[in-house]
Amino acid sequence: MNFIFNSNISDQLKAIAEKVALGKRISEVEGLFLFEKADLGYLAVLANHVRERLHGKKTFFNRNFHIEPTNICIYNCKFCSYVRKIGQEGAWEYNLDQIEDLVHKHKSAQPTEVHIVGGVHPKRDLHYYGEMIQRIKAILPEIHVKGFTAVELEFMIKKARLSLREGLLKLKEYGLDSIPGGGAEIFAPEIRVQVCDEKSTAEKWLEIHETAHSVGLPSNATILYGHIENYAHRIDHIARLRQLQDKTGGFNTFIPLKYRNQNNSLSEIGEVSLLEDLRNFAVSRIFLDNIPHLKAYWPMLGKEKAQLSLSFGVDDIDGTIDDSTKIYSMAGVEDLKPQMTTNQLVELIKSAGFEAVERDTLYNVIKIY
Ligand code: V47
Ligand code: SF4
Repeated sequence: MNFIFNSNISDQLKAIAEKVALGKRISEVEGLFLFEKADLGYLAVLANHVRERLHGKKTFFNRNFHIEPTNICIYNCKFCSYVRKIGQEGAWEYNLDQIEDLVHKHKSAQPTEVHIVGGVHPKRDLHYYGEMIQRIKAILPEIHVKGFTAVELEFMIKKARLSLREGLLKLKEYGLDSIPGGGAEIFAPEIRVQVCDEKSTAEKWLEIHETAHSVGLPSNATILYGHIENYAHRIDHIARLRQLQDKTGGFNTFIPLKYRNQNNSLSEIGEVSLLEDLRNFAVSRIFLDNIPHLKAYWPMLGKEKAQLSLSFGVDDIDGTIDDSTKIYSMAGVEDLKPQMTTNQLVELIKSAGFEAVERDTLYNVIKIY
């Protein structure tokens, strides 16, 4: 990539705006230029243009809950606030009966999706998680299971001595419906090695999602931003996602995850500002012309900031959650018991001037409010 900019900033911004207006793809150099030189108001206009072309005023949410089967993990990512080792204070590992109890607890809220993400437990393999999916579906037969980051998948499939393709097909047979976006962190090797050197490489993460798409498992993608990376690393990350999406078309949603800094080994780093969050959403929306949805994950960002992000390209704010996730409450978010009713989500979207649409995981419309 050549990152030398010519001196006339406004001419360059105009040229990029013309491309965006015509629905043309912008280059990596142009993406970086937007990150570094465009003011936030300009980015908002361009990102909103893309959002409105794709979705009008529609803003999506779903009725979901999370299962975090364990926080015991063989890895030690520097940004992770919730990892524990076997026997360490604060460690948890639910057995399958306890998982069933959790599902029964959430049943009355009529969720359409369960999101399962946790640590990479050294003793659990694909068949354990397969049985977990089956027992969940025995209680909620219609539920969509979006489960396991590529990092968890790599380990559990290897432990079961299967190839990636075989393992993913086996999980599909057990009832897995799609894959969440976690574990991507930041692909650029010089940063990945500093913040999570042990876990799956960028290439493996991409290979797992590519294989998942090829066996009919759609997925999401994330980026963990706002720590030690710079704008060029963020562009490199989303460019790799855009390239894979050109090949497979299997990504539904891109979810930028803001680094939260409490109780982890990178805690001395501050958190980036709201303006930086909005800049990141906007450039992502403009650059990722082939991933249909952009999500602001409200338990991580906060409700009001998620609401504001709707004017910066975001069209999805995840779901009701139902007080079922600890990853972010352990990393320093304000809302320690994240939970919103459908009515609260609808109100949040409508009061920002958008149209609230309840969706299923694959963005089929369930109800327009
Ligand atoms: O990969 C860990 C992140 C991710 C911190 O697909 C942190 O709909 C910020 O997969 N500060 C897992 N982030 C979460 C995940 C996810 C979340 C929301 C929606 C979807 C989806 C998927 O959590 C990890 C890591 O990037 N994370 N620690 C932290 N201190
Ligand atoms: Fe383990 Fe995930 Fe935490 Fe990394 S981010 S230490 S893989 S639980």
